Amino acid sequence: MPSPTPAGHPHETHYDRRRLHQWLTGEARADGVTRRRLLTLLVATAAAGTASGTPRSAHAADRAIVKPLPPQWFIERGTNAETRWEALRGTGHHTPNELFFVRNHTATPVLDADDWRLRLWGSGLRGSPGEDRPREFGYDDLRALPAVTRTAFVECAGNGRSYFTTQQGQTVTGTSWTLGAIGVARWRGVRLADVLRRAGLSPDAVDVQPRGLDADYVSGGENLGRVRRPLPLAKALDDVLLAYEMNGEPLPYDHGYPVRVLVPSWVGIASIKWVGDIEVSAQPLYSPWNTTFYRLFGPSHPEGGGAPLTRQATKSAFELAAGATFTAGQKHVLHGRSWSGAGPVTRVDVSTDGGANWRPAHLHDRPRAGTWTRWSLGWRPDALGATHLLARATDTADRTQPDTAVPNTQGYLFDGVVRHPVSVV
Ligand SMILES: Nc1nc2c(c(=O)[nH]1)N[C@H]1C(S)=C(S)[C@@H](COP(=O)(O)O)O[C@H]1N2
Ligand SMILES: [Mo]
Repeated sequence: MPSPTPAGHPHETHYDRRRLHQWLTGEARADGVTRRRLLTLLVATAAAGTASGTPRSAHAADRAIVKPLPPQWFIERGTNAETRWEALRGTGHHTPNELFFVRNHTATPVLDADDWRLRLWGSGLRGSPGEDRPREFGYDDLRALPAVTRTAFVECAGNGRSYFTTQQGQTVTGTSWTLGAIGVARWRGVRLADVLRRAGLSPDAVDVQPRGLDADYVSGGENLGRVRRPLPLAKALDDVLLAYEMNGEPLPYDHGYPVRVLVPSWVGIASIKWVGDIEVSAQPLYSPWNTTFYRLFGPSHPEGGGAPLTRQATKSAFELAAGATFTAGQKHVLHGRSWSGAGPVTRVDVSTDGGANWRPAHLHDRPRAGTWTRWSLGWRPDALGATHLLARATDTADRTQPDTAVPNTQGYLFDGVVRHPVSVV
């Protein structure tokens, strides 16, 4: 039985291009074929992909993102795409796959579930001392294991980063997201714990490090290798999934097809897409993604950086475009969502006058960990002109969004109350 593939089945062009890219990244053998010949082929397949009439999904090699990015839904930011909050108005609790933000360090690889393998290896698996004891699982092997389903957000640690600059005047590095680098989906897959135990987890294991099959990430002229980040064993055994479905469909190419890691409540980088192997280690592991990146640096943080980031901050967003207009004297209903990595959001206060007065919003979801709580509040504006809408969430860990977020050089975990500009006409 063929494995399910997302919309837009890979045809031969994809297959060829994928193979060639695998060769480029050292994953494919090319015995008896010259490098020059393969490079010529690579150029040719890139040209074929741009010919008219080629399905959109054939652009994987020349576009970082495979799915369509209509401008009314997305703000494109380099190899990434941010969801517009106004596009979420009228959608349900779960973000539709077509609207889900994409964060790619390089480009979406178009993989085939039929020849995908997950390899577990390393000193944290049982076997004779010193031996690497690899254990492999195919797509069908995973699908044959007990399945679990859970609703969870994936949010980039840098979501909201631009407000460090626009609200606080601070200079930070990284993608200038507003608040659209988050989505909530219903994920289905197997527990990472089940796979680790089947692979022969040793009592000495301390870290597991999933690694993506996308290309090496080159930053500032330095090749940092493939995207990978260690996860402490305690979290790996707790609630982490190897997900193969997103909102009832096979994972879309851009979101990790055929299988991604899903680490509830934690920074998005932990949820490695297109996972190809997992190192299980009896020693702590390091990668650029838990040393150089995804720690807090700057004057308010420990010398040499804080601990690797884990849980996401508390945030709120209105389902509105920046600069939305409202008619004076009419009753409007403001909608929004709030979330936190520390616990369910149980209270949201909203100000429609730039922060002078606050009213509690009505919650539309039973607050749950790892996902957002939707809310609304009626508003009949009277004063004409520009104003700001503000929302402040509180979670069960008693974290309330502050007026100002503590800065860090890379602009992670912005949790300050965002001032959303609107005008009354
Ligand atoms: N293999 C791989 N996994 C990855 C990434 C990547 O570039 N490559 N980006 C990470 C980051 S920084 C985020 S925020 C999430 C984004 O997931 P999404 O694109 O499905 O929204 O994927 C994470 N997993
Ligand atoms: Mo991210």
